[in-house]
Amino acid sequence: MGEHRHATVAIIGLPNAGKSTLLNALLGQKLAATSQMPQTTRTRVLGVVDRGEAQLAFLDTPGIHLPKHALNERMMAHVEQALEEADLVLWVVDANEYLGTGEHALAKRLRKLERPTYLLLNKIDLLSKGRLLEKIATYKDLLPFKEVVPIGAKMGLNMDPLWNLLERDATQPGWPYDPETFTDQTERSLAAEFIREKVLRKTREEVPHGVAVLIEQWLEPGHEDYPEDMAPEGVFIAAQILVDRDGHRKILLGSQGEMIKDIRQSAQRELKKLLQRPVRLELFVKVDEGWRDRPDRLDRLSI
Ligand SMILES: Nc1nc2c(ncn2[C@@H]2O[C@H](COP(=O)(O)OP(=O)(O)O)[C@@H](O)[C@H]2O)c(=O)[nH]1
Ligand SMILES: [Mg+2]
Repeated sequence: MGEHRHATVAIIGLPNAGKSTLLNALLGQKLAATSQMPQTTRTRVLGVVDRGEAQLAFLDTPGIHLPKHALNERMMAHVEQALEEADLVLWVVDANEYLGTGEHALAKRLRKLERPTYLLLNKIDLLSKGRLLEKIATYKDLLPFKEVVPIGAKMGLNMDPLWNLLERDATQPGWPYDPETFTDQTERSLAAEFIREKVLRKTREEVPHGVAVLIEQWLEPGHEDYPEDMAPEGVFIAAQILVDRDGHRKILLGSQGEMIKDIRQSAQRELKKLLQRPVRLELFVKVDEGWRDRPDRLDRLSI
């Protein structure tokens, strides 16, 4: 019998590199919202996996970008905090993109941090082998990386070699989380994230950056307001979608409410899977100008 060991692992990188997709792949279950929109992830998301003697606590983080609102400043504070907590850093890059100033800035930060860092070249499904080798050569001198691993997070490509390295490098004594712990997110906050993901996936351009989701009601069976015509073991959820301006509200509603109906249906489907019980979801769109710069709002949204 070996000894229990662990590592806290920060997943960092530029927006859209595939950090949240990687977290979900490592967990074998969806925990983090993902989309083609940069800045999908706004807070730190913890996902815990136990493998043999090793417990890996992964911290998904927002992509590194320049703060434009109080919201973005808080997002970057989450990145810094995850880096400080980490025993090991996974730097995810989109191998199909070019190395630019963002990467150089991040390399500089990581050099100062001096934590063991893996370079994960993601989206290898989009590259030829020759181009991948070129990319490895371009990136590998940015930092003295502990490991360089090409992966395909979306399809789960090369996850076994990555796991072997992670298990090897989980060297801190003990397990900080009990074996049942999978995340520190509540069902409510996961529900809000999954609703926001649907908004991101179905709307375009600047709408998504100005959207937040607040769970207003969460009714379990037995509650006096629990709908009589609902399955007896379900959950009734009412959520508010905050938008920055009235134009965005109109886009979200769509003509004759088609858009919001579509968002509601696909979010409800996802929530059923997440909660493993019948779900009825109601959505309300509310204009709340400037919420991204209001600390009280950000507090209420737990960002
Ligand atoms: N082709 C391809 N797309 C990927 C892969 N991993 C992630 N993506 C896509 O890249 C986009 C950004 O992913 P996401 O995980 O939200 O990135 P994050 O901003 O770094 O968290 C999404 O559209 C993903 O589906 C991959 O291995 N291959
Ligand atoms: Mg993300």
